[in-house]
Amino acid sequence: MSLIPEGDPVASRRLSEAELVASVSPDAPDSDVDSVIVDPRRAGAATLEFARSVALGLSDTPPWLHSRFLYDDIGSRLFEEICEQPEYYLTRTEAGILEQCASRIREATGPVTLIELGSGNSGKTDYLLAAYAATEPSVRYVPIDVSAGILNQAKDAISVRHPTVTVTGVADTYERAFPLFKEFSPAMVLFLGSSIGNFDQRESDVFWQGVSDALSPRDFVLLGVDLVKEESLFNAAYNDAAGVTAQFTKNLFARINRELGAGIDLDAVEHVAHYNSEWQRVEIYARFLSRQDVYLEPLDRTIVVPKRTMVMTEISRKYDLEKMKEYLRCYDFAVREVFTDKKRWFGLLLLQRLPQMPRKSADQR
Ligand code: AVI
Repeated sequence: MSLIPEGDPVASRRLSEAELVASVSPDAPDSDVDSVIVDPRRAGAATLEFARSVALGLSDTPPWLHSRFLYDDIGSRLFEEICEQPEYYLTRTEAGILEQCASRIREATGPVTLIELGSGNSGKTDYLLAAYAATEPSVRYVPIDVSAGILNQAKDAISVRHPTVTVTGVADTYERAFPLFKEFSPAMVLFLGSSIGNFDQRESDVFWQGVSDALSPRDFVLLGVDLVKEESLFNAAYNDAAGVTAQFTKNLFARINRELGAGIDLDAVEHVAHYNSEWQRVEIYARFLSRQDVYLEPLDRTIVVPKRTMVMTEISRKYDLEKMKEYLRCYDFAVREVFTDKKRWFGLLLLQRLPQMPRKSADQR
């Protein structure tokens, strides 16, 4: 089975440009159109990168862990469960907006390749795929996610529901997939679920610069953002009564045990989440109820975490639409339309990459 459709020059070029080694996950069904691109060279390096990041974060003041490590297979499943909790309004609200507005978005963009960053199970994307498939003879969908397993599941579900949609999954991080964007222009990049909120300011700046450079003028971005609102809603959403978010936080430490042989007592790890109104963000921590000696096998190093330490595992920023529009303008994006729900809890921004203005040289100023 070939990964890339034979005789597809665009696809072969895309692979070499991205320097990806192509292989197909063994459970991928044999098909000559749909594919999942993964890079097997990354597996060993990833464990070492994880160990180094944990060592760096736990020995820092104040201590932290990078939120991207929350999403191993168990963490990704727990996140899907979080999305179904009654207190976690984000997913439902965004899905409602997409259901209402998918056809208007399709009208505004015309035919485009849909590229989704952090696609997960591609659940909400279904409304968009349906709207695009209804008006075009064939649609290309490029989901990008670190989990090849979830990409294959999504691909199978989509091929049943939307036979005219060709799925090319990319199992990698967002940034490593940026070089593919130009190959798929005209395109719309989907960045849904307010995932942008998990980036700190520096990561956000790097992200938008990367997306802006990678896209061609007039390409689109559909961005989902959770909006600033009454603080009790945030505190409930990130402390669900069923305790799924608490399990999600704990799983990060279970993962450290599983993959790095750390031996952390998971009963000594407590989930703490609260809204910081000054910073307009939810902050999530793991509080250590007893001292833990965290052994990191790949580095043969132990880091002592004292009792009562609060390790920050995640931030979830909340947005003000006007400030966000101004910020995006700095990266050459114009906001073409804003879609929200009736309560204005969540926003979907349709952005368009502007042609770059010729920068004035020093002697013209
Ligand atoms: C993925 N991201 C947008 C979620 C959020 O709401 O910030 C992650 C999450 N963490 C705990 N609950 C949800």
